[in-house]
Amino acid sequence: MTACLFCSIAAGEVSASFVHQDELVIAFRDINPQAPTHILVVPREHIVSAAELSAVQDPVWARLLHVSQQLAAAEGIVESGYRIVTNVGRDAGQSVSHLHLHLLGGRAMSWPPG
Ligand code: DGP
Repeated sequence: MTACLFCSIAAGEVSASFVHQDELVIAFRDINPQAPTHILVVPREHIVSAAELSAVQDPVWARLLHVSQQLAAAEGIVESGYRIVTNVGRDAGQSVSHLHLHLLGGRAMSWPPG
């Protein structure tokens, strides 16, 4: 078992409700959903946060966004709208130290976020 929760999910050591898997990226439903659609889009590679990305990881970042776009379409939330969020560090409330995008939709959301 790896020490990182999302690495363990990517390795199949911890179960999750997967909605997408490819060689670079996995996506699964958040265990504590904050909207009718709440999916986490996660690189297989252990990257702590968006603050740790380097240019060699541009393909990973691009895939995260493209998969999020495809999942939004699959969830039927393109017309109503959706939010893609990544928390970085303590003040943003990042609780899992493995880069992930939150794909949220299916309800109206307020701005600015809390
Ligand atoms: P963040 O706070 O931005 O680091 O988001 C971490 C998210 O991970 C949070 O919305 C809850 C979710 N989460 C934590 N543990 C698990 C788990 O074991 N399974 C799933 N599916 N989601 C988890």
